[in-house]
Amino acid sequence: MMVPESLRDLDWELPHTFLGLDESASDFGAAGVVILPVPYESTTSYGGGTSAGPRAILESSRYIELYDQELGSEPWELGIATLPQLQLTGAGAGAAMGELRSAYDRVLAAGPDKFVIALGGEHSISGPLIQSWVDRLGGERLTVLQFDAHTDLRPKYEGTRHSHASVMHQVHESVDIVAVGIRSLTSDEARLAEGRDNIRVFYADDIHTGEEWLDEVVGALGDNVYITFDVDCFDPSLVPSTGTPEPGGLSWYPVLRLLRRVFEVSTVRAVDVVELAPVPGLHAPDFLVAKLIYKMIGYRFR
Ligand SMILES: [Mn+2]
Repeated sequence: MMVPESLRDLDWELPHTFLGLDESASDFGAAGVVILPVPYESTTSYGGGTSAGPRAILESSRYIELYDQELGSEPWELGIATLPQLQLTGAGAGAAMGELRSAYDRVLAAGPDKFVIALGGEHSISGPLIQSWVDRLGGERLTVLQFDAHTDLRPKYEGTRHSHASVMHQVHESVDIVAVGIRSLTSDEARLAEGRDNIRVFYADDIHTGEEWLDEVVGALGDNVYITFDVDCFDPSLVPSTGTPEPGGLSWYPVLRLLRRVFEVSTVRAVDVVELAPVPGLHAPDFLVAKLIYKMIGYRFR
């Protein structure tokens, strides 16, 4: 609610918006950035809890320092609007993904020049969002830069093609995929990736032992990039709060170094950040994910 003018000087808690921004800094019309929380969870196969991800990200974001020391700037000044959580139907994954697609299209239409960051929720939400950008760009090619422990290239998983484990298979014929941090996949997925020119996989062990990967990732990107960031890309020592924590993941600074370069060389059209499954009492991973999002906003508008 709007606090009456006569009560403004009392010591109220920060609003439950990204960074705790007040009404003027989070006004949709004026904002350069829009946060779209999508707490959708239906096909989780191991640890659950991603439906609580967006709220945990927003909550912890309120404690982030607004000044970005690396960039020497205050990226929040662009204005960051936080939409309410988008509820999707329980009438099956196919219907829910259709609903998400039309809601996302309407958000993009309401703010055509805004940088939209969707917060999951499970990874399946990325399918309709990526497809939306493929359609918007017409003939222009889209590169999906996927941060993930898993390739998610299964045609189907547990009976549905709308699974979190199939999300990249859904779009692999219409986009170029550059996957970073991968360390868990099936032999079929490995064969599919190797057999296609439009899929590049950067395995976590190569990233840990080599230096060239960063230039190679950047070199593999096209002009238009969509970033889908599954937080299980990070090592579980940093982010244990995820459905399928795989050992040997990426650490904070290599990810930031790559992101900074990506935002320099390509136009990043939109972002989603998925698969945070908050553990009660363990707030470091929630904070890390919130700060990752703030870093991307800073890089985008540098
Ligand atoms: Mn994953």
